[in-house]
This record gives sequence, C-alpha cells and structure tokens, in this order.
Amino acid sequence: MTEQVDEQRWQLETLAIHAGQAPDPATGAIMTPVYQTSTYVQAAPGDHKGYEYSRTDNPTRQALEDCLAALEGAPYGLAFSSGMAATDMVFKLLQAGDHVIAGNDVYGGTFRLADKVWRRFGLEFSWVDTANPDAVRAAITPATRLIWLETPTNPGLMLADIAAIANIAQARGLILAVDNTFASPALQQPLKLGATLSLHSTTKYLGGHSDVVGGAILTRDDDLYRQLKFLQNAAGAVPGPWDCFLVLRGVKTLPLRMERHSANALRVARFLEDHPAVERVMYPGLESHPQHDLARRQMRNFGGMISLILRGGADAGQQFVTRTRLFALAESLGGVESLIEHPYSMTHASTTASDIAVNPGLIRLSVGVEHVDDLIDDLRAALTGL
Ligand code: P1T
Repeated sequence: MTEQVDEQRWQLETLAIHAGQAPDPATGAIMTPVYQTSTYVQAAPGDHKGYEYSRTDNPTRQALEDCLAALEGAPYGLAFSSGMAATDMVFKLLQAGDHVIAGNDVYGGTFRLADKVWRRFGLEFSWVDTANPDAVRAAITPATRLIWLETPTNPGLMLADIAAIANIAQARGLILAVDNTFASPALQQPLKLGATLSLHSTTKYLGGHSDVVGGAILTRDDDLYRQLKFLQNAAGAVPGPWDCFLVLRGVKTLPLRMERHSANALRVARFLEDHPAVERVMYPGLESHPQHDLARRQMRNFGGMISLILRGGADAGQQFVTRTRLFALAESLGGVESLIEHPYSMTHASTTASDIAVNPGLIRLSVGVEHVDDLIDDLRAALTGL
C-alpha cells in the first residue's frame, strides 16, 4: 500500500515517474534497485524488515504495485507473472457453482481459461454483449458473482459503459472486474467509475516495449485485496524483480506514449476509413464508431488499437498482413513498434469453434509511435491492388 503523502496531489504524468519510487534510502539510487533475492535475513524468528520470502513480497515488486495502484487512484496493487495469471487469480475468488457474466468479445486467452479450465472446476459463464448494459442486467442469475468486462474489447474495439454496469453490479453485490489493458490507466480509470477490480496485461502499454510479460490487479476493496494477496501467495503466480523493473521503467513514459499512440491511431484510422479497399474501420476515436460519445465521456483519449475489415474479405486480409513492412506480423500489442495480426487464426484461435468466434476477415493493428506518415505509407503500399 502506498504511503507517500504527496502522491495524493500528483497528476498522472508525475505519478507515472515517482509513485512508489522514492530514492533508495541506503544509497540514494534514483532508480528502484532490482532486489534479485529470494529471501531476507531475520534477526530472530518473525523479527524482520517487512520482507520474509520473495513469493510473498519483494521490494522491486512492491514499488511497481504501489506505482500502478497510484495510477488508478487505488490503495492496493498486485503484480503478476502475466496478464493471464492475474485473470486466473480473479476466477480463484469464486466457488464451484458460481456464475460469471463476461463480454462476448474478449481476448482469446481469457475465453480459453474460462471455457477450458474454470468450467471444469464448476464455474459457469454467460458470454454477453457488454456494449448493452441491459443485456448484462438480463443475464444475472441468483448464482452470479462476477461481471467481467473488456473496454475497449479485444479485438472488436467495442466499449462497455463502466459506470452504468458498476451501478448494476453494486445493486446486486457483484464484483465488477474491468480488463483495462487496451486503454491503460493513462486513458481510463475503471475504479473511479465504480469497478471493483481493474486488471492489466502489463505486457502491453504499461511495459510498452515488447520486452516483458506481466500482469496486475488494482483495487480499492480491502477484503478483495486481502483475498487476492492470500491467493497469490498460496498459488505463486508472481513476477520476478527484473520484470517488475522493466515495467516500472516503461510506465515512466506511459502518458507520453499514449498521447502519441492515440494521435497516430486517429490519423491511421481516418486514412483507412477513406481507403477504397477498406470496408469497415473500428476505432473509438472515429465519429463513425457507434459508441464514440461514450468513448469521449469515459476515456481521456482513444488509444492505439484499430480493427478493420477489407472489402476483399478474409482472403484479402490474409494477404494484407503479410505485405506490411513497418507493421510487423505478430501477436501482442502496446509496444512502441507497430504490429499487425489476424485474430481469427492467431490471438483468438481458441474462440473459432465457439459462439464468440471473431470475424475471419478482421485485421487488428497496434499502432506504434513511429512517424505517422511512414506508417500510413506502409499501409497504403500494402493495400495497393487488394
Ligand atoms: O499475455 P498476457 O500478459 O498473459 O495477457 C493476457 C491478456 C489479457 N487481457 C487482454 C485484453 C489481452 O489483450 C491479453 C493478451 N493479449 C494478446 C497477447 C493479444 O495479442 O491480444
């Protein structure tokens, strides 16, 4: 839990650089040391400096947890070894027989974990259109314990109205977990809108440089924090100190990067929308997005993720993803470099045989922070003749 009093007054850009990261008291080192240690010497049994064993706590991890918590206005943060480890820990809060309402457009790995793993342990899932709060309300049963949202969604870039769904969740005493990976805390702060848990794959915008895999959960709820901390220590999905250092280092430039990701993506989305080979562009910053007004209310900016469908359908899409040179064909997102991918066969392959399969013609872009003219030139060249 964060203890620096000044943090109460700091803005996001300052918190990203300083929250949880006072200079090292032993040496004055301005960067948080990488405490590459598994254990801590005790003067007598139980007489220690706050650290016993690094599965439970590690100072580098603590700095990251405090920083991420501060970015979302939360007292509590937990860092995990991956985004999926964080998601798994949320499901571990539940019991066999509990029911979960989840969005029908979510990261393929989230669906796989729910459908192939947690269903075996007795959890039940309803996959609903979370763009429609009434559909969420209608899906509630006496067994419902958790509502799981992605907003914007991966890969459809649809939004969920966090405040409206938080009202529904609060009225029924349900946990509302928001996967905030696509927006990052620089653009959206779900806990301030009433969500119970905000979750991240820190692999993406928080790390920002495609060099680390990690996850995080932030919360204001004392009891849920204690349960999650217990479960994490019991189950062990902790990140190593180097990985925590890399995410901390990435977070320092998060607000700067998100401004450029958003500015570049808006330009790229407008270019694509005007291109004759493109049938449809999904980007919350476009006036044509069906939830553009909600995006303006709920987000500070619109982020770096775009999805599109080509007039030539899936065949043209398959060609397109192999023709770009700057946009590298790869899974993942949120790094400084631009990526392109085909969710149906790549990140969301685990949904293809399900009711929530993604459109085979959908192409997803993670727009990086390169010069936007170079990015548009790359896309224009790849679209020629399709
Ligand atoms: O990859 P990992 O750090 O375990 O995070 C999983 C995850 C959770 N939530 C969202 C919204 C995600 O997008 C992801 C990971 N997504 C990809 C790897 C991808 O290319 O979509």
